[in-house]
Amino acid sequence: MKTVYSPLHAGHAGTMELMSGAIVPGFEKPSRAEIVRSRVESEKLGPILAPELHDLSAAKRVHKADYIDFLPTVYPEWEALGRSGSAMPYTWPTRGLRGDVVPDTIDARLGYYSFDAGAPFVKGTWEAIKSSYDVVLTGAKLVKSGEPAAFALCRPPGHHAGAGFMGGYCYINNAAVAAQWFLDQGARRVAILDVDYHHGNGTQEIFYSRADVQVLNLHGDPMVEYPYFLGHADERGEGPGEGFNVNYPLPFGTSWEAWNAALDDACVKLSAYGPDVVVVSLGVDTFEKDPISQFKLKSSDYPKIGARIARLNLPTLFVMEGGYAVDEIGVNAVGVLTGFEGR
Ligand code: SS9
Ligand code: ZN
Repeated sequence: MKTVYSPLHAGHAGTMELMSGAIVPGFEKPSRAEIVRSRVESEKLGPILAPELHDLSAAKRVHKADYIDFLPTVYPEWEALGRSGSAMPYTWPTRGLRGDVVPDTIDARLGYYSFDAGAPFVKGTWEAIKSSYDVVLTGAKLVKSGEPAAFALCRPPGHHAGAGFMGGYCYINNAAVAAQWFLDQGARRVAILDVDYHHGNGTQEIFYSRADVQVLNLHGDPMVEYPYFLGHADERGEGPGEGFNVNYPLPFGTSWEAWNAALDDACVKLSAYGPDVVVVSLGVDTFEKDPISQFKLKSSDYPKIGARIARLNLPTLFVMEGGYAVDEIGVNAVGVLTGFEGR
């Protein structure tokens, strides 16, 4: 299959994050995408294409316009105040504070448009976000044009970003953008299968009251795992979306047998839904050696994931999400893709 990749992701570098009370280098770093790209080459998965450039209208189909317009302004405003380093929020409009007024100052706007401090900005961050968006739309177009599958090698990832907020390394929800784009191009129904270790809270929020996008999520139980405040099994969608959101929270230590049982159940529900196209939020942070995750999948399990998805027999867009065991991220992510292709 074809891969879409942009080198502009690499400008989103040198970020840091708060972990267990310490400031540490960001786990979501440029080498992740570079190692996946070189594995695509060494495995001869197929050609690697540069993205076509897009305006932001497709982003505004799933995100609030004011949020999307805010993103390119962050770092210029930060620098105008004489600051450098990472632009990050430290105050949020949680319960008991007003969430209906957008403040003027950059520190407050960062908090207004986020749910955590996990989506920092450096000088090249907006260009990376935009390139990731261009990558996913270019991948979607390949699938729409008749390719059985394509791989959008997105970085930064997207599934934690909601309609009006960033967080968890995510800014624009690339998978949601692609799903909506397929609908706008004439698809009747789209399924999003999120196999990243973390619950795709942004994707769930965006489509929660809709019947035209089925969202299925396998992830660490939010009672004990990030993003904590969404992802329980009783979240099934609301209104017209009732029944079209499916969560599989799984315990720490989950290995292939239990994880695969959940995947199979999700695939059965997906097939019953009868979508025209599948968008896979492809995180490989389910890996046993992932530094921030608690599942126990092995490298030999990833081709089996791809093979199960192939059995859906539907046009499929793979969208890169998480995976932080950098040494193995290429083997694992591309393992899913070669497994999908039956090799
Ligand atoms: C503290 C842990 C927060 C956020 C993980 C986001 C994963 C995106 N630094 N971890 S796939
Ligand atoms: Zn993740």
